[in-house]
Parts: sequence; C-alpha cells; structure tokens
Amino acid sequence: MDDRSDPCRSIARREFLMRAASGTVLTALAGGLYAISDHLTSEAKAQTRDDGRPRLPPGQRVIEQLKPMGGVPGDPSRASFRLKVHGEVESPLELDFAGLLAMSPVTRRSDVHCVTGWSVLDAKWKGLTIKALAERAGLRPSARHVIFEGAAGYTANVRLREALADDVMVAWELDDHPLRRQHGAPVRAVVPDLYFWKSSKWLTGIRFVSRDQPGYWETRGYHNHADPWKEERYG
Ligand SMILES: Nc1nc2c(c(=O)[nH]1)N[C@H]1C(S)=C(S)[C@@H](COP(=O)(O)O)O[C@H]1N2
Ligand SMILES: [Mo]
Repeated sequence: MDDRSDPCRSIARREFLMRAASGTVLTALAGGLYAISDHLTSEAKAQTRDDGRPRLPPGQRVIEQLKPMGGVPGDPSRASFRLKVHGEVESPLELDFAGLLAMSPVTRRSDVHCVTGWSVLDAKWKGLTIKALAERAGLRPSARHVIFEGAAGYTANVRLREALADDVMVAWELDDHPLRRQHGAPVRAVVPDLYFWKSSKWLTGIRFVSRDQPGYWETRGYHNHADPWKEERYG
C-alpha cells in the first residue's frame, strides 16, 4: 500500500510536511490536545454517571484527544483485515472488513481512562458490540472470559459479563473519522469501563474462553481486572 491509497497515511504525511514547515506551531497545537484540561477535569468531577459512579475515576485528569500510547502496530489496511471470533462458540467466524460492515454497525459514546492518569470524555465510536458478535457466533454457556487478540501477540482478558456490556465493541471509526494507525487501525477493541490497556489495538481475534488467561500487561505487573473506579492499577 502507498500513501495515496491510505487516508490515514496521507494525513500523517500532511502533518509531517506541516510540521516541517512550521514545527513549533503544530507541536504546540498537538501538545494542547494532550495537555490536562483543568476545566474539563473539574466539570467531569462534578458529574455522576447513570450507574451512580462519579464520571471521573479517582486519580484521572481529562485531556482532549486520545494520546497515542504505542505498541507493535499491525497491518492498518482494511482490505487485508480479518477478524476471528472463536473459542467457546458454536460457529467460529472469520470476518473481513465488508463482513463487519454488513452486520449493522452502531455508534456509542464513551469515556476512556488510561492507567497513566489521562481520560478522554465522550469519544464517539462506530463499530459492532461484542454482544452482537457473540450472538452471531453462538456463544456457549461455558464461556466466562473474552481474550482480545491484537497484532504481534498482544492480548487482554476481560470478564464475559463486562465484555457483553452495551458499549464494549470493536470499532473502526473514532469521532467520525477512520481510526488512525497509531490508535489501532483498521479495527480495535473498546472497553470503556476498564483501564484502556484492555482495549487491544490492531485487533485480530476475539476468543471466548472458559478459563481466564491473563494477557500482555496482566502478566507484567498490572491488575488482572483493571477497574478504574477501584484504582485496580497494579496486580
Ligand atoms: N495491540 C496492542 N493494543 C494495545 C496496546 C499495545 O501495545 N498493543 N497498548 C494498550 C495500552 S497500554 C493502552 S493505554 C491503549 C492506548 O491506546 P491509544 O494509543 O489509542 O491511546 O491501547 C492498548 N492496546
Ligand atoms: Mo497503557
């Protein structure tokens, strides 16, 4: 794939050219998006969610845009994308990008919380719920956990009940734009109510399992469950 065929790449390239032309200005703008907003933070602290919890988990501060947190990227191309839905299901699926689009995509607004202390409010995601994919594949009663499989062997484990929540999804658009490569293009998991490391980028598989399998960060000192409201940061 070259720059012309991939909108994400050409945006990155344009940004690079702009940066080369007027380095400090763009850096300052980008810095603004990732700078803590005291205003948004105190506003969110004053709000309560429908489930009664405070909108902002303890120890979190609000920034305006997802900060790219790295990881080993996968192939960002929609054309070669394949998603396996497998494990404890009656009919394992292997969906290409058109197959996802054919399954009535939905949009959800959610807040995300990174264990490093930043939160982003009201991200608008387009994709499919894990629940819809589980129903399509015929989830077995033996399933208890979901493993979100990303490129290069990255995995994250989530309890089944939490993974079937209405806002847990595979997403390919963020705020009405195709997901950027750095944020997991073409498709990532989004598990808003757990720390963001549970949201595998460059998603390749959703595996339902009967026994829990701690993933990449969970086997490197981070908490197995990762509830931001309980500050389940480290294991
Ligand atoms: N495949 C994959 N997914 C991943 C990661 C990774 O390294 N590889 N990092 C995780 C971590 S630690 C975080 S905080 C979020 C960051 O997502 P972002 O870069 O879009 O902000 O992605 C998560 N998903
Ligand atoms: Mo992270």
